[in-house]
Formats: sequence, structure tokens, C-alpha cells
Amino acid sequence: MPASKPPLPDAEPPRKLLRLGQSAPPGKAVGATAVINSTKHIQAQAGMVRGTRALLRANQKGGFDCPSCAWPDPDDERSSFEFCENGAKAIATEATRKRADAEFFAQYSIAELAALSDFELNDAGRLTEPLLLDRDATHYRPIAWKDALALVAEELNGCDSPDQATFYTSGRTSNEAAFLYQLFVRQYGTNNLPDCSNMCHESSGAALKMTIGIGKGTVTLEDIENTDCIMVIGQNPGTNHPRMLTSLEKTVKRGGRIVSVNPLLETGVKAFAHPQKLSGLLGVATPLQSLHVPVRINGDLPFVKGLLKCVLEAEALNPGTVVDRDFVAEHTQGYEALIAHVGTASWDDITTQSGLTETQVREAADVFINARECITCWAMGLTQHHNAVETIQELVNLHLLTGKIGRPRSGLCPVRGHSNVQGDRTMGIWERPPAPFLDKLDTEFGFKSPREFGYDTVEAIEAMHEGKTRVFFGLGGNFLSAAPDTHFTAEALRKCRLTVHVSTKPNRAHLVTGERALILPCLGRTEADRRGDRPQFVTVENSMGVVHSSEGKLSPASPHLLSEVAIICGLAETTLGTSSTVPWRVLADDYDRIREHIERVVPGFDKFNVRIHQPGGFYLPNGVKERRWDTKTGKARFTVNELAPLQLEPGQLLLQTFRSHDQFNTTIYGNNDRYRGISNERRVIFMNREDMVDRGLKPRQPVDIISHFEGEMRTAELFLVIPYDTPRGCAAAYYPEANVLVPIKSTANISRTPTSKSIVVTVQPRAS
Ligand SMILES: Nc1nc2c(c(=O)[nH]1)N[C@H]1C(S)=C(S)[C@@H](COP(=O)(O)OP(=O)(O)OC[C@H]3O[C@@H](n4cnc5c(=O)[nH]c(N)nc54)[C@H](O)[C@@H]3O)O[C@H]1N2
Ligand SMILES: Nc1nc2c(c(=O)[nH]1)N[C@H]1C(S)=C(S)[C@@H](COP(=O)(O)OP(=O)(O)OC[C@H]3O[C@@H](n4cnc5c(=O)[nH]c(N)nc54)[C@H](O)[C@@H]3O)O[C@H]1N2
Ligand SMILES: [Mo]
Repeated sequence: MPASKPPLPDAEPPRKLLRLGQSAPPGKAVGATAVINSTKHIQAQAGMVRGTRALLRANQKGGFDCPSCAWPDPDDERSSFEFCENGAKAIATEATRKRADAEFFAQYSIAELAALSDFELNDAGRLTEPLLLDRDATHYRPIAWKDALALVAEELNGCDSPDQATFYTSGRTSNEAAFLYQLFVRQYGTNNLPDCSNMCHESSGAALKMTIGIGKGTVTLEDIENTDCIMVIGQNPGTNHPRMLTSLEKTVKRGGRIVSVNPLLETGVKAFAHPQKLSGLLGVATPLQSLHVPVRINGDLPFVKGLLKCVLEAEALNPGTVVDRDFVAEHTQGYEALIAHVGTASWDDITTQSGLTETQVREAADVFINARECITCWAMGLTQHHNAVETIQELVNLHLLTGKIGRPRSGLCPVRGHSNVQGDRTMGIWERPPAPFLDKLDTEFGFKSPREFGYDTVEAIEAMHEGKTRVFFGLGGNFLSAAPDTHFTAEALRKCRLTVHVSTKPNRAHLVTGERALILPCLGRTEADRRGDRPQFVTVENSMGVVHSSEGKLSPASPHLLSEVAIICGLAETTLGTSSTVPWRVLADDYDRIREHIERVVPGFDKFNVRIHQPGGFYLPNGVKERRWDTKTGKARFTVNELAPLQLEPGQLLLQTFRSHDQFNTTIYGNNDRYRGISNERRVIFMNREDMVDRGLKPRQPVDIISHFEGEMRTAELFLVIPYDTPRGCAAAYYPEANVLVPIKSTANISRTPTSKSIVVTVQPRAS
């Protein structure tokens, strides 16, 4: 090795403590504090004028889609403030006046940047021009767009096979960019299209597709706001989908009940003070949840099995009143097998494995059974476990058995994360594309797309690690820090010849790179996108299948930024040259032309360019809403899901990794987690008090967390212990700091989603 080679930068954020403050979690969410916080972030980042200008256009008809979560906007009346505290933070972080420009990258070496915290890296500001980290270089330096794209094209064309390249997508990418990206990748010759969904709602998509024939939710916002009962299971809406609280409040005010199933009593579902009402600002709050079910981590499958038992019992007592027999007969298959299986599940197993008493399960069952209509909402608390698909299938069983699906105000609602993660999949970002989609793509563009399935996220990391990958390309996201097993993923990325990231802000994936690395800076949602001498808009699909437009108005952070669409078209043209059948340059300058192609390839987009101008957009077709099931037999399927608890050794805990109130995934806005009473620290582990006593641990004691998987151990150093209300045997720490603990091989059955919510750990006091 040449002596001049710089040392490898650390893949983890620095293991340094701040100054932890702790208080009791508040009794209600939002209210004036949230408004003050939004204002603070806007003021500090974007300045009041630019920031307010941006905020007022968020989620308005004709405005831009808030880049934070995928919660839908009201179909009818919208207030002039269709954003929340965390939407404001997402907008502020994008509309910031700070710049990570060429001067910044000339000043700081990679090693110095790696010593910054995730908060500091993001706080450096918006990226302003393309940057190259050359072989053995210590600093990124500017590179012209043309040269940057030529470099990527040269590396791609230098691969022995197109499968030596991998193309990741994060869920902020617009429909137009996503459609062109998958088209380019398939014309180039591979289906290696892993995306953030693989780490997120893949388990939901898999479970729903297999049972009800569509991998998406089945309800609308109107259904949510008018139903009798909402079960929020494995989701923390107060932090991650705050606008959902407005809907939950409406449900409650109309007499609906909310059951929260969660190892933590999350503040967001306790009570809500509406920030746009005077009463809310004065602190008057509406209690939200009527029942909290403190399930153990990964205790949901036994819990739902308990509900099924109660449903069958109630049906036996009052035949024909609980099970929807007509629905079951007409629309489903597999009923007898399910009934036989539920009959064999013992209360003993259900209670020990869920950590709940029989009474607690029965209380929840009563709410479900007595509600005429019910919607179940869930997110990562269900999807990131080894048996996530089975757990979600069990929820489907519950809704099928009672006929609470495919009719107004009843159904299933996987609450999506990234604002366009659902749309990206609709546009064909999928390593396992269905043949009919590829057939249409081939007909539309006159080429033969590859049919062999590509890598999902975990497979992509494994392939890189085995040296099978020469080029890694990331359209958005922060692959290094979002992925499991940080050090393994870092080793994997380092084996590539070239790693490329299309990004808006600096992140740690820019520092842990292949032999050479590029950062290609792009426009964000809030910014005006002028191409072909006129303003362009893009489209997105929210969690409830509504496609609508998004058009930013702010002046771009730098004149050198390109839209994602323009970057993909430029790269495709440079890589594929005259061999491509696609008029890339025409598409780059007129997004209507892209939508014409989408209309002909993707079902549900008829008259796309007309309907997209309807205020609020349009709903994509969803057969389940009319009780049509796109399964092999045309019926919805009951499934038998065996209980399969993780076996813990004495002393071991189950650790979940979750989000604080001050982050969007790997983007850290601040070091507080107000709703859990934590300030100024992220390196904490929340533990049950008795579990602490058993281990002789004191509050705030520094510990290392060690994960155990198939004889392997991984260590996350320096966390402070926080006593917290959570069932025995359960613990929690923040993502991405705890990602080092998630074993690469620990994935969910079928969906292959990393098991970031059930990591087997022990806790070791640090020598002081
Ligand atoms: N402000 C903000 N908004 C976001 C994001 C963000 O980071 N910040 N991220 C976006 C993305 S990509 C996503 S996917 C969503 C994520 O939204 P969430 O899924 O709400 O995110 P997490 O913080 O991972 O929270 C998981 C919740 O599940 C609970 N939980 C953990 N394990 C279990 C379990 O075994 N059973 C049950 N019943 N509950 C469990 C946790 O206690 C926690 O309340 O949010 C999106 N919106
Ligand atoms: N341990 C653990 N790991 C997890 C999770 C967990 O709960 N626990 N959650 C998983 C989930 S649900 C998800 S979705 C993934 C998220 O994984 P990713 O989507 O890969 O990660 P993000 O942190 O959302 O990506 C942030 C970066 O995106 C870039 N960016 C922001 N806006 C734009 C834009 O408009 N265009 C482009 N091109 N780039 C932009 C910025 O440079 C920013 O640094 O992480 C997963 N990882
Ligand atoms: Mo996500």
C-alpha cells in the first residue's frame, strides 16, 4: 500500500457524549411548543421570509409536496398551514441558506468531515456543485457536470456485465425521475434496483400482495376520519406522521376509539393540542387513545392471534354477529385452515409471548369486535422483525374474518414513510419487477428488458462485499447509515470502483466510498425547476394512493443544481449513446412527455396530463375497495401463521431502533426527543427499570450494547441508560447510531427486511 494513502474514515458517527437532559415525557403532543419549534428551525435555517414563503406552499393544491412523510392531504378543504412541526423542519433543512460549497469541501478533508456528527454534517448546508473524490484523495473537489457524467458512463460501460452495477433509490424521488431511472437502468441491462422500501414497508407489500392481491393500503383519509375504531400498531404518529394526529382527533371527536399497540406509551397518541386552533395553542388537548396495549417487542403476532381467538369465541356465543359469514363465503379462501389453527393456539403461549395479560388482549378485542368499522394503521414497529410478513398477514386475517375490509371506513392502512416511496414502486423501482410491467415497458420503448431479478438492499450489500459490484449509484438517501450492519456495509461500499450519490445535503455515505466517489447535487422539492424555458412540475403518490403534482417556487440553492430528471437523462444519454431508443433530451426538457410514457406503461394513469391538473390530483385504482382481489384465485386468502418467538438467553434483551422527534431518518435536525423527555443526547438506551435493577445499572450509566446473532457479536459503544416505561426484556435506541448492531444476515422471512426492531442484545457497563 502506498504510504500516501489516507486512513479510512470511521463509518459510524463519532462516539461522543453531549449533555443529556431528562424529564418526564409530556402528557400531550403539539400545541404551542410545536409552533415555537417550527418557527425556530425555519428562522435558524432558511430565514423568516424565505422559510415562511416555502411553508405556506407546502401541501397546497398547486404547491409542493412536503418532503417529510407520506401522510395524505385532505381531499377537500385545506387550511393554509398543511404542515406540521416535523414538516417544517424538513422544509427548513432543505430551504436553508447555509451552503456546503466547494470552499467547504476544500477546507475539510474526508477525515475531518468524518469527525463531525450527523447533525453537523447536515447543518453544513446545501450542496452546490458536482464533486469528485479521486483515488487516494483527501478532499472532494469540484468537477464539471459533463465530466462527472462521463466518468460514471465510463465506469458503467467498463463493467463486464450490467449486473456489476447497483442503482439504489430513496423515497423522495418523484414519479417522473423514478420512471426514467428504472428505464435507464433496464436499458443499461440490469434489475439491480434496491430501494429504501426494502428496509421499510417491504414486509407490508409482501403480506398484502399475497393475501389481498395489492401491496398497498385500502382506505382513504375520509375513511380514517369517519371510522369507529383505529388500531395504531407499531407506529409513532406524533413524531413521524404528525398530520395524522389531526385526523385522529377528528375520529375521536366523532366518537371513534383509538387503540395504540406499542411497547412504549408514545406521547403523540396520548393527547393532541391542535396547533391551528386557539384552544390547542392555549394547551387544551383532545385525549386520543382510549386504550394502550403495552405489547412486548415482536409480541404482535401472538397479540393478534389472541384477538382472533376472541373473535371466534364471541361468534360462538352469538352466531352470525361477529364473523362476517357472507363475506367469508363469497370473498375468501382458507377459512377452515385458519379456524383449526387458531383453535390450537393456547392463551399461555399468547400471553407469555406478547407480554400481555389475557385481560389486556380481551379489552382490545372488545373494542375491535364492538366497532362496526375498524381501520388498522401500522408502520415500522411491525415491518422490521424476522416474522414481520406473518404478523401483517395475521392482521389481514382479522379484517377478513370480520369483513372489515373493502367497504367504507374499514380496512388496512400501512402508513408509508418517505413522501414518494409508494410512487417509486408504482413507477417500477423494484428489483423483482412483474413481467406484465416489463412487457409494456419493452413495447413502449422498443427494447428487451432484463428478466432476471436484481438485488434488494441486503443482497446488494452482500454482492458488494463479495467484490461482485463495480459501481454503486444512489438516487437520494444515505445508503451507508440507513443500511444495517454499518461496518459491513462500509466494507462493501469500499470494494466498489465508483460510488455515486445524487444528494441535496452532505451525509456519511459521501465519506465512506469506493475507490472514487462523486456527489451529484440536485434540486429539492421546494425549489423552482425550469427546463426547456418553462417551469416544470413533478408528481408523487401518497400513502393512500392519491397521485398529485408538486411544484417548488423557491430560487434554487445554487445555479449549478440539476433536477433529478435532468441528471438521469444526462447520464442515460452519456452511457447508452445512440443505442438507446429513448429521446432522453426531449424528456429532460418537457416532463409532460415523460407522463405520456407513464400513462401508456403504468396502469391507472389514463389521461395523466389532464387529470394531474385536477385540484388535489386523482386516486389510483384499488380493487380491494370494491372487493376485487387480484390473487391467483380471485379471492382474498386467509393464512396460517405459526408463532415463532425469538429465544432469548438469560440476560439478553430485545432492542428496537427507532426515530427521535428531531430527525428524518438519517438526517438529524437536533439532539432532542421532546416527546420522550430527552434533551441534548442521542446516545441513549431506554430500558425497563427492573431490567436495570437486575443488571445493577444506574440511570445515565454509560454502557456498551452488544448484539448477538448466530454466534457473532457486534458492539455499539458508549450509550447512557435511561429508565423508561416499557415491558420487561425490551429496550430501545436511536437509528442510525444503533445500526452497527443489526446483523446483515438477520432479515425478515420473504421480505428480507433487516430486523432493526428486534435485535438480541446484552448491555455491558463501561469501565469508568
Ligand atoms: N419526522 C419524521 N417523520 C418521518 C420519519 C422520520 O425519521 N422523521 N421517517 C419516515 C419513514 S421513512 C418512515 S418508514 C416512517 C416511520 O414511522 P414509525 O414506524 O412510526 O417510526 P419508528 O420511529 O421506527 O417507530 C416505530 C414505533 O413502533 C414501536 N415499536 C417498535 N417495536 C415494536 C413492536 O415490536 N411492536 C409494536 N406494536 N410496536 C413496536 C416503537 O415504540 C415506535 O413507537 O416515518 C416517516 N416519517
Ligand atoms: N436501524 C434502523 N435502520 C433503518 C430504519 C430503522 O427504523 N432502524 N428505517 C429504515 C427506513 S424505514 C428507511 S425508509 C431507510 C431510509 O433510508 P434513506 O432513504 O436512504 O435515508 P434518508 O436518511 O432518508 O436519506 C437522507 C439523504 O437524502 C438526501 N436527500 C434529501 N432530499 C433529497 C431529494 O429531494 N433528492 C435527492 N436526490 N436526495 C435527497 C440528502 O442528501 C440526505 O442526506 O432507513 C432504514 N434504516
Ligand atoms: Mo421508511
